[in-house]
Amino acid sequence: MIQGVTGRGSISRRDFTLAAACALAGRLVQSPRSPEPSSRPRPSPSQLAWQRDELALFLHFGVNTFTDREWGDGREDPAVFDPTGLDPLQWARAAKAGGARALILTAKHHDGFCLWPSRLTQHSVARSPWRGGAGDVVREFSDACKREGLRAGLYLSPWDRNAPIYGDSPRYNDFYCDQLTELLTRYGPIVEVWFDGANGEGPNGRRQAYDWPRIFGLVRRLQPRAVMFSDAGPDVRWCGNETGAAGDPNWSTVDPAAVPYPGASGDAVIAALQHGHPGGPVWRPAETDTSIRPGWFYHPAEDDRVKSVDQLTDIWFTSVGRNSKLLLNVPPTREGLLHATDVARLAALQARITALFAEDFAAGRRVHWHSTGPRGAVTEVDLGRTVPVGIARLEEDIAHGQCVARYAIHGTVDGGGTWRELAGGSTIGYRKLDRFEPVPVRLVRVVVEDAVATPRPLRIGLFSGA
Ligand code: FUL
Repeated sequence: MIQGVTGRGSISRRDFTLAAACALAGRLVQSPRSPEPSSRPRPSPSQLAWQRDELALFLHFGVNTFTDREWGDGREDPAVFDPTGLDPLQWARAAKAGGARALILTAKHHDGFCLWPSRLTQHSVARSPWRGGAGDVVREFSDACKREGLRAGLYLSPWDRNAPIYGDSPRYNDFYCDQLTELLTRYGPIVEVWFDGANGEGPNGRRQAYDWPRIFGLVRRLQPRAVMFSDAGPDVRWCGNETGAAGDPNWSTVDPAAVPYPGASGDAVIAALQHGHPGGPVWRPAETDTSIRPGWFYHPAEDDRVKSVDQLTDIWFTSVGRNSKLLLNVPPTREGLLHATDVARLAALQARITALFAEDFAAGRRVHWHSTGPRGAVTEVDLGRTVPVGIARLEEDIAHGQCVARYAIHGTVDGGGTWRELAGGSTIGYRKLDRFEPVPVRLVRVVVEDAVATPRPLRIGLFSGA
């Protein structure tokens, strides 16, 4: 049975007391950037690498896998954790075949059960029958990532329904930082640390006031190249929903005061997470996390509810195609393997994306770019022959920041005929994908109609969409 799944944005995310401190921390622990006040925010090398991954897999695995729940209550017997054929190499290979470049594992979910033998709690794999209590899922996971050339990330739920000291704020902050230290010092490079915003009561009915400045500072010190994800960054922000759709527009720049701490709630917070802010002083791109199945954890009853290739392709367009990165959850089964249906779906998604973007009609064609003023520009490309175009891919060179605020794409068969609008939109950023009814065209023009700074040349790809 799946417990009432409210996921992010649930009632449990309220009542933080460190708002101001966290807003400050968000600013203080940002990676170094250009000091000129007039320059637009730009990604750090780690943020750029994160975005270029495009697709990462999320792996929700733990006691819930065995109890058939979404949120454990922390009273689970560690003995329930007993995968019969755990094989993180199979996860990594399936991820690679699906085109993912990174993986993020739930080292600890809200139930507090640790997938590594933490010295700080008894509630871990060390108390399970799996590998005779000598196993370490995080170790096998990070080794598999290394072996397959994938980047490893970890989720460590701040909310812990097992820890007796949860809610005893200074003590639990010490405990949480010590757990983070174990994870960030034992397993080699960790590229993303994922902080969930869900925050409910502990076993004693108390709530925790997290010391976010300390937590963020610790990660920065132990893994300076890792990006930190949370609603409030500091490096990567949540996209504001779990349906697979980033906002449109989607600015990678934000006003940090709009989402002052992880778990802040309200319509204005969600709008800020979805859209970012064109004038925001901080670079904090949006990550789109969603699951290939209805739940985050594996449930046998959902084996026939795995998203179709069409649904996953739509999600690709509304995440990677909207200047975001897709974090797609594919939960291991009770065996400790990714389910055959999910593995096949991942491979099929990769095949579909590869086929859609295989022939770029604009590749190698001469592109004319000219400025039309301080906030506008036109790009024109002659495809050399009339071809049906049904997908446009636009990209800004985000190493220099994000700039375009409104654009339109026009096409004509011969250049002398009538130009017709094929698509249009607001932000572009790392990548914007537009799909439309295929139109036969030879000349294509992209008009930047508005921008927040002088636009730089765009990269343009044009595809049939078939
Ligand atoms: C939410 C959690 O409550 C869910 O269980 C899941 O981990 C999702 C990714 O984030 O806030």
